[in-house]
Amino acid sequence: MGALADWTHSYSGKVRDLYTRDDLPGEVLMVASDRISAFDHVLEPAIPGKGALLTRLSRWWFAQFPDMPNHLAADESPIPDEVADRAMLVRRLTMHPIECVVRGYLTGSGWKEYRSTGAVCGISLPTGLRDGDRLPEPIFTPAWKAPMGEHDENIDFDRAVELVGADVAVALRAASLRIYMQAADIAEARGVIIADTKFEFGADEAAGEDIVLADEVLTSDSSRFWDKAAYDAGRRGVSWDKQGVRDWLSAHWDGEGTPPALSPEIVESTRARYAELIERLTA
Ligand code: PZK
Repeated sequence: MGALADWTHSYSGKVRDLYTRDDLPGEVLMVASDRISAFDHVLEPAIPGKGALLTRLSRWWFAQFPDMPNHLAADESPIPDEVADRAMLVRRLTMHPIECVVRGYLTGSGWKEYRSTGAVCGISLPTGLRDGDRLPEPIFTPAWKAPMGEHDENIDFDRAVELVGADVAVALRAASLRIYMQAADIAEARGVIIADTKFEFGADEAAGEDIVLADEVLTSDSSRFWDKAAYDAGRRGVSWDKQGVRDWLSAHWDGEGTPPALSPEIVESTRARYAELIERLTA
């Protein structure tokens, strides 16, 4: 990616980049790229427009939760024009070192853990659940943020308390469940199931705010979105997240070495699915 004049690159994740500016010490520029990752690999080629679509969706969700403090800077005018549609200028927070995952449905790593132990992150669940089942109520299933390159580790609530303290852990759980339930209601009214999602929070000590919603929220990179009509009709595979890319890769790659380049068809269908999700939710 080209350098941003006046900004210093500070950190890159798989699909996003962080920049800082010396004259804005309290803020960070988060730039979403068009890169897509699956199975811990960044794939080729990029998905045109993905960064802008996911940034639009995050901003829309932030606006749906007026009672939840978020990290968007009060004045975002310093964002450079060249990345304006895929960047957020955010308050520099002290990030809480756990991923705040909420599951309304059982799948992915939660399903795997349940299958082997009957519980997820220390929460016992009814017996006999199947992959994709709705849970009796949404559950908070935190994960420890492993260093880049390592897998995040599901943890129980006691471990979360050890990592962030009891007061913060209790507040993170309450905020996560509250936002998930609000979002799930909004999405369900538009025919979208939010099966699970991951939030990140930080503290703004200077502002006296312990629990500030950060990162990107409720995007296709942080959540599983399923088609409610298909789900209710017993067809559980219809999603607007990265599942289509995962399925394509599983069919075209044995998982060894470098993944193959995505076909033009899967690139276009993935782009179209992201656009369709935003249309469904925000129109
Ligand atoms: C922060 N990340 C994840 C990694 C990205 C993003 N408000 C904040 N203040 C300070 N740090 C962060 C945030 C937020 N959100 C976010 N890591 C730190 C991350 C790589 C690229 F764009």
